[in-house]
Amino acid sequence: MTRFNAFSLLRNALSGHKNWTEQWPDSQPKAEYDVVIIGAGGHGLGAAHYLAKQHGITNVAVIDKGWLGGGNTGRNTTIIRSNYLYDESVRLYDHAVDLWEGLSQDLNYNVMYSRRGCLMLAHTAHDVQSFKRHVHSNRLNGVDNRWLTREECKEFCPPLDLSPAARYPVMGGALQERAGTARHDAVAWGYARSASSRGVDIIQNCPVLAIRRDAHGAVEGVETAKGFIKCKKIGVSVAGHTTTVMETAGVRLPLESFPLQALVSEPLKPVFPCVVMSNAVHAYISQSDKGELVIGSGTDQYTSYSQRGGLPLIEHTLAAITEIFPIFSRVRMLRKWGGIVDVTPDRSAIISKTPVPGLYVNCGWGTGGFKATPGAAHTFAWMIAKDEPHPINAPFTLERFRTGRLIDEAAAAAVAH
Ligand code: FAD
Ligand code: PYC
Repeated sequence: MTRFNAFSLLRNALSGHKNWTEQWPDSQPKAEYDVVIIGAGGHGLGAAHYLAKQHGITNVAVIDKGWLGGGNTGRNTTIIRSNYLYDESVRLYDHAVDLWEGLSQDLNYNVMYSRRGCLMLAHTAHDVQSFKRHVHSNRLNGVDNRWLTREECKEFCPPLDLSPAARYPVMGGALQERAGTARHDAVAWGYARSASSRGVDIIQNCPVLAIRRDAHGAVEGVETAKGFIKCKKIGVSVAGHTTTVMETAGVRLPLESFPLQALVSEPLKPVFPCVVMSNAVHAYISQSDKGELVIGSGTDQYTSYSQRGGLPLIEHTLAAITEIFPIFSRVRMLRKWGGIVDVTPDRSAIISKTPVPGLYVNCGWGTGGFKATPGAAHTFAWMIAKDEPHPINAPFTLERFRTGRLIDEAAAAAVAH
């Protein structure tokens, strides 16, 4: 693998950029692997990277029904933060933020992690109470969340409208400065390149049709569009398609799948310095390095596998955005899309062993799993390698739906679901 550094950049510039080698080969499946990961999103590719790099397990295939990073990893609005309410969640999301900070160096690939701060606006007395509760809880857990007055919100985010006639008055906001964004494709590409360079096969355009179990009920392999692949362990990381894949192994999960939509505007000069979320009105916004405003909405009301989503939701979102930021009222929108998100009853993720020996699942990230990518992948790989949960993901196993020790993050999940 070519290492990216100033010398390789210069060398390739001098040869007209004609000699860069491919980032990873498009592999064909072998007959057998130690581990098969289903789903080449950030979580699946990241798990393969950590399996290879930290656990020395390299006889691994990552299989995707489409192209790598083409699921929610390539469709999300890339907001990264760790201002969740409960101790368990903060440990998980802060672990991810710690890894984000060194990820470009770890992968030798620029994932463009940008620590620009995330401001959550409060529009009602209830918002104020709820966000202040989060601020207090976060500070006890060492998370840098703090309360801003409405004037301080405007100072932090100048395009904000504070006029008295505003449809959604700003009563203050909760700011996490360590929060920010990263380049979603680069996360998938960086993990793929690193895993592949360590011997992992990345197999694209290969739907997994079923998980096959042996006579003792343990994992035997996967039936795919390219034939049967034998393996000792399987990690499932397929976001909105988790229930359909897991059902083939006879495992039912407490999940529902909904479309979630986002859209981008025409490119503008740099005008928006931070990330702003307005949870009460189901809208969030940042500006990409290309200049596009990146805007997202809440989930559709109905379960579906359509990667489109309904028009009323984004109309509602844009109505809200232009009320809060009237300077954007004449900006044209260029593209919109949807992704299928997997939602649990308590709005927290599942990173767990399953009743099937050798079968592990990482799902339930709903509208908020991009921020968790390195942390989820790291703990998932640990669990697959050692056949036991990492201490950070131990509270997020399937056990909690039996014991009732739920981790209710409905308010911190922030995006309506
Ligand atoms: P994915 O990236 O979806 O990868 C799963 C892969 O599994 C896909 O590539 C798919 O093709 C593959 N697959 C499915 N079925 C099969 C099969 N049978 N065989 C083989 N492969 C299969 N989170 C945040 O933290 N911040 C945000 O700002 C944010 N915004 C979002 C905005 C939108 C519009 C959406 C849709 C999501 C958003 N999220 C956000 C959530 C976040 O995108 C996801 O939680 C996260 O990306 C999930 O990553 P993943 O790797 O688990 O799944
Ligand atoms: O979880 O921060 C989040 C988020 C923002 C937009 C979608 N999800």
